[in-house]
Amino acid sequence: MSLMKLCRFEISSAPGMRVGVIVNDETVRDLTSVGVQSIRDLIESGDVVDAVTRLSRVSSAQYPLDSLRLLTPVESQEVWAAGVTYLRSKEARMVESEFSANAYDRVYDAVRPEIFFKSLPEKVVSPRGAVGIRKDARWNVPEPELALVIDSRGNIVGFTIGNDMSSRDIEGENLLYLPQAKIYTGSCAVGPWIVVGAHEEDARRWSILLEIRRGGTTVFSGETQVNNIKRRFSELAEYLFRSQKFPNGAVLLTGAGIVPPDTFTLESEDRVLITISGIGTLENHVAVV
Ligand code: DO4
Ligand code: MG
Repeated sequence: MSLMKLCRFEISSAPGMRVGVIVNDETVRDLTSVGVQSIRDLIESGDVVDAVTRLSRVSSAQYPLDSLRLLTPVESQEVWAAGVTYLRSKEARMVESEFSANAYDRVYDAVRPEIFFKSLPEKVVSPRGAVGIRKDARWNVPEPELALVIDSRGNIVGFTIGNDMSSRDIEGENLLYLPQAKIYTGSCAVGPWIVVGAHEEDARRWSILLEIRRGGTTVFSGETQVNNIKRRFSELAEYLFRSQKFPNGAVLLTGAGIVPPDTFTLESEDRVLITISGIGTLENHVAVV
């Protein structure tokens, strides 16, 4: 298995977004210097690992990873999200809302998964950017999720990390408020890069860690395994692409399996670190929006 990490980045010496491949976790080989204008073009090539291998052989421009600014790898894809795919998510939401408990219980076992729209590509927050908590919400949490990168034909071609920021009091008040609990400024971060060359069996061996830091202290940490996701990834992708076309492909978050205790809510300036063992760490700080 040949894993590769594709990123989008900016450098201070030249304007504009660039596409690169990360080598040995410390150097970024610049694929824009050999004509690559978008990650989409690589993903749509049919064999992304082969395309990147050929291009990186001819690219001589490279930069230390810690010298550049990473941008979210989501450039033109809509971001969607699956919900209640972990038992932990179902249990937490049934506690959060007597009103909606039956719906969560049913969807966990139903044939059709819960899938909802999460973000336009231009609204996605980059690594180290500010994720939002709503000023009219009292109970806010990050949702650390494995994200599937899907091409326009519906094939899963890569994996990244998503943060499905959520207002649990608004969600718990009434299921019909879900779009307000889930979609607002800064509610979706994706990054830090896309891992290609891995398959569902590989990803199912990965672990997910969530750490929330306040000042110098860790105020919450939790862990789960990707393999706790109840549904196959292909099943989630198939439902998303059923009766809908995505000419630029799509990114699909696969649900949250780590839920902080009910007494916990995020605060402005908190730092949220989501680590998936086969990918890396997506870090953001929190701002009230
Ligand atoms: O309907 C509630 C949202 C579920 C969700 O986002 C999750 O389980 O991750
Ligand atoms: Mg979620």
